[in-house]
Amino acid sequence: IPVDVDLIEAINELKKEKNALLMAHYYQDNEIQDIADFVGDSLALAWEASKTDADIILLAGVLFMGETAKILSPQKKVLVPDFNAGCSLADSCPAEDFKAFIRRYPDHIVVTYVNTTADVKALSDIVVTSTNAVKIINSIPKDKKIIFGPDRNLGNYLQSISGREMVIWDGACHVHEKFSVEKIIDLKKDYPDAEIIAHPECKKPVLTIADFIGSTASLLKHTQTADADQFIVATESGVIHQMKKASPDKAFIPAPPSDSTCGCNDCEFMRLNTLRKIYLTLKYEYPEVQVAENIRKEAIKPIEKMFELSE
Ligand code: CIZ
Repeated sequence: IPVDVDLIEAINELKKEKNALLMAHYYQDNEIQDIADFVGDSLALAWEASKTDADIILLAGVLFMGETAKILSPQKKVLVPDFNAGCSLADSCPAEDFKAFIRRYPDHIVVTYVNTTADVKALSDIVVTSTNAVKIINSIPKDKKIIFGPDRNLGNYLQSISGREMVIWDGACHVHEKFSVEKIIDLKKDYPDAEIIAHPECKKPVLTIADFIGSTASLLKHTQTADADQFIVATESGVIHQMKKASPDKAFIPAPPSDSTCGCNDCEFMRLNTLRKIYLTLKYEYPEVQVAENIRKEAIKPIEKMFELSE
């Protein structure tokens, strides 16, 4: 790329020329969120992508999000800026191992969090997000047994909220697992009026001290409606950008992980995406997300079931 290229201008021109839409996850760098046509959680991104008449969807997030968009929009070209942007949680649940796992519980309904590969979705009965998981688990008849995967922290949280016993896959998100309850308690001494808000992928001790628990979209909404004007935020710090934009007079303090000197917790996979890569991806229409049609046909069923149950 010539050094004098204005990347934002060049991206906007390519978007127009190619009838492309740039969708960014809440965990992207601020500058990417700021030029996106839509910012949201993984499911909202895939859903919005499926509703547009764009020919190309460039999904700035991690790979499973691109796959989810492709599952819902097979006729569109779905691009991601970097194939190395995987997801530790999705990768903690390889499809072959999950297949063997669910075979051990043949009479169970298989509920999976949206943070999985297309192959794992294809093995599932219902997909959930952290926004609709409680509602969907509660809608499953009491006499049905449940397998939940891949996040053990979200699974344990759902178990405690719903009172339903579940067989839980032992996976986790490395970003959410790292928050330190001791450091959050220390931070609270400096900000005694701050609410602690946490994502349900965090470990139990963090959730135990949280004033509010919810998905990225629910946390964002909560910060706009709650009386508090300071929040200690225990999820990937990218979402703080939208929190600040929506509530410029409130303060948002990233919860510290146990092993970091930067004071916040960013996902290195999410942060592989850059404006430069977005420009190149749009220009060369590469890398493109592909989902085999036999997998896509199976993977869309539990997503459609989720839409039906969360209405
Ligand atoms: O599914 C998503 O977008 C993630 C990673 C979290 C959330 O709570 O929205």
